[in-house]
Amino acid sequence: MADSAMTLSEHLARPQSSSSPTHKSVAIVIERFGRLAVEIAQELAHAALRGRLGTVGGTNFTGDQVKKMDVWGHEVAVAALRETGVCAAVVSEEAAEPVEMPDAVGPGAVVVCTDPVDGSSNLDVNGSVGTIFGVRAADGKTPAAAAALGPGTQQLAAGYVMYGPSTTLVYTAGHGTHGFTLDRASGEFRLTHPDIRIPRRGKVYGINEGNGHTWHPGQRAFVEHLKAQDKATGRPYSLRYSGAMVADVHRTLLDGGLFMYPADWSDPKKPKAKLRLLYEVAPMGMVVEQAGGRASTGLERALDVVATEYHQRASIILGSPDDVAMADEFYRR
Ligand code: FDP
Repeated sequence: MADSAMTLSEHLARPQSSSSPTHKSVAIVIERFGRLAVEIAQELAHAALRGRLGTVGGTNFTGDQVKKMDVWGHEVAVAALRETGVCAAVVSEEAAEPVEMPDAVGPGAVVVCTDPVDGSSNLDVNGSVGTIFGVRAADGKTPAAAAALGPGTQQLAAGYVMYGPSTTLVYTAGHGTHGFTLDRASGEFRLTHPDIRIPRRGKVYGINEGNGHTWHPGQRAFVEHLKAQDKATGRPYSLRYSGAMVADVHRTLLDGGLFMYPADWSDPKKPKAKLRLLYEVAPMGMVVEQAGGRASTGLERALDVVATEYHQRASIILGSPDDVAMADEFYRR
């Protein structure tokens, strides 16, 4: 990487970006996520030394075990977004109710949905985790967070940070998907992956196959198809699954193939998904679509799913466009 590579702040200030108040706010929020990521990366690197691993004891409002880093991540993310002065509300995985920020009003105000520390089961084993965010325009209503409800197509921007061997920030504001790597010496994110284009087809699928018995029949048949041997069509695909959505989506974005978290169809009248629509499925759907990929629930485009609740869940099949199209076909059979 050349030291001269564009920084995240320079990229966000490019002349081709719109100069409307809302777009300025989007740039402020993404830039703030960059600075927040430096702080989170530092804390993750020292979590075992600072007694920040493990659970706080107890579960959150949706029944998940809460890790100390989840709580810390939520607090620093909310404080950082409040500080921007342009964020009117935050929907965060760790708070049952959105956090309203009434000081941020005006034509450029935005609402941010975020999972500050995603993939937290990887925390205690020094595995990769991430931060995910989606940004929407605040529509001036009260409560401001209500602007987060609606389809994912309403997102102005989305992105994630992956805390792995290096810290990588990937974002889209609707003009392609761009990746930056943290230069730890200067604390700057520099452009290392401009205009990412996902391969049309891949050779890898990522899914928690232990849940196979609960899947929709189309999902089961599709995974069996990927595992069947057929040289002509490049099968079998290889399985890779890290257990952290950010790491699995990042690999899929760069190398192609699929990341899938389908719903549990044990009761076909009430399929139960795991991942959250507002701060996992919709942001990642936008990032992948902007890189030329596709994101589906198996039954519809993921970005068309309308959020009616802040912590709504949705299934996801995302990745290379030809691979996702093939998955959709299996669901239709
Ligand atoms: P986690 O439960 O560890 O926080 O929704 C969160 C998530 O991780 C995703 O990051 C990940 O893709 C998925 O859940 C992993 O779920 P499984 O452990 O059920 O495979």
